[in-house]
Amino acid sequence: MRTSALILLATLALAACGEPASSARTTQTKDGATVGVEVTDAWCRATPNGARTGACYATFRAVGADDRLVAVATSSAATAEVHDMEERDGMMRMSAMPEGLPLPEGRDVTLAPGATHIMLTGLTSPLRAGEQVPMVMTFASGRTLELLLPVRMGAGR
Ligand SMILES: [Cu+2]
Repeated sequence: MRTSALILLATLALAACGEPASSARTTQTKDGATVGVEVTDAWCRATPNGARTGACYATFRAVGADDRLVAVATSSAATAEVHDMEERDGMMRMSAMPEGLPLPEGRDVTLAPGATHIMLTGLTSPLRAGEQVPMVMTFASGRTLELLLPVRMGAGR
């Protein structure tokens, strides 16, 4: 128990320094009003050898107006989509969100292990800690964001 807690702390400390562009924003100020989407703490979880699927996470905040994450794309996998998790019959199941991920204005929407996530299917190669996953996020407003998501060992589930 104690050892794993120490390893976890070390992993978090490592992840905290020298991160690539895991944050980005589309916000623009026009006539004194700021509108757009901010993405912070974007990352992908390292996968074991042979894994064909992976998951990425981030925190979104729509500024000035509601928005919606409608598409994600990456060259690291055949497909990328936003998945929701829900418990049904005592089992956690995930499902695509055909309408996209709603981003209410001014509220943090956090994707995290065990909850809503960006699912990568058909990985071109395993995601190794220290690598980066390029990703383009498209929002209903027509704005897009390009990010480089650092790959980290995942804590928790
Ligand atoms: Cu999924």
